[in-house]
Amino acid sequence: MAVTVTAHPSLALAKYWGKVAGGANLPATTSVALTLQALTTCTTVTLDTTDRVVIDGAEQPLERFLPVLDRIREALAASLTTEKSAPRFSVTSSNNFPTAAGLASSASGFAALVAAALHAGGGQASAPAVSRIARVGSGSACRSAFGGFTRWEATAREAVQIADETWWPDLRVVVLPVSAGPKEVSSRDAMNRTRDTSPYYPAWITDAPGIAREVEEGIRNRDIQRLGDASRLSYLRMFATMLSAAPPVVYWLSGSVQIIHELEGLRRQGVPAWETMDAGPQVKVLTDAAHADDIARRFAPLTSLPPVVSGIGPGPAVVDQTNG
Ligand code: 2P0
Repeated sequence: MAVTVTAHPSLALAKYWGKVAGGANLPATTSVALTLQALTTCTTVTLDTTDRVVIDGAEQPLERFLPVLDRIREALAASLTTEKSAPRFSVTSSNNFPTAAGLASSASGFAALVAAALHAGGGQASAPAVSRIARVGSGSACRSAFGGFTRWEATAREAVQIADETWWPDLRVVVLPVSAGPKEVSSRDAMNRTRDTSPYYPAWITDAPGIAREVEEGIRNRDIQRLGDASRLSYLRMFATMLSAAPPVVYWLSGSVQIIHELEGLRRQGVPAWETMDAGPQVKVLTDAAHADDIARRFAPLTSLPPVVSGIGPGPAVVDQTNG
């Protein structure tokens, strides 16, 4: 059986940054996110005799994937009534955007992998089940198990959907890829370094719940100003903890900072445009349909790849299924 699934990255507007101790990949902060329709991971899983993972043509070390593949096997064993040997999975995945560059390829990647493997193994691939297992591979992947708008509560094992992808048809995200290269510090290492060394980390943890509530209210009321203002607070305070870590983590490039300043100027002229950033130099701009293409054109000279205008996308979807 070969199953092909598409999934989309989860862009946090209230950021997940920091884990609770214990190694189960549970978040110290509540994050609130949207699923990015225009960026897509496409993953095919085939039942096989050994585990194997190939991403964008490159064979991957299995270390990061085995905990997830083992959980999938456990879930399948629990749901199947007949006695079957534990399956192995051959995984082939590709992204239509740069991998490991701060565009949440691990979120869409693990969500697609888990959904495809559960389907291939004949199990239940409900969004909560995908969310719970994908989280083990990458925290943000638990949000990519759903389309639309999601919340991942601090210490929770899975995300929930706040509203589906039809909730806010006018909302757009303009993705500005400042650099296509992979990041030098993984988000996992950066997160742990921040928690262990930044004197501002406790303040971040105290402060984050109020921002997450404000972001969610912005979504519920389709209030782009409220959403944009709260999203900026979240990413800038997250970066304040990274910049104050020892050694500091500095993902920003000069192009990122230039875009931040120019957006400030655009807002002063009344353009609805608020940026957010993640563990990398890329800038993502929240705006509406009337302004998205103009923003993409304006910032294209500062990007390393063409800007991408995105609406809000669905959760993982099976696009092909064949009996091998
Ligand atoms: C987020 N990021 O909420 C935050 C904001 C980046 C900045 O989740 O260690 O790959 O695998 O759980 O989810 C990126 O980190 O980290 C991330 P792990 P993940 O989207």
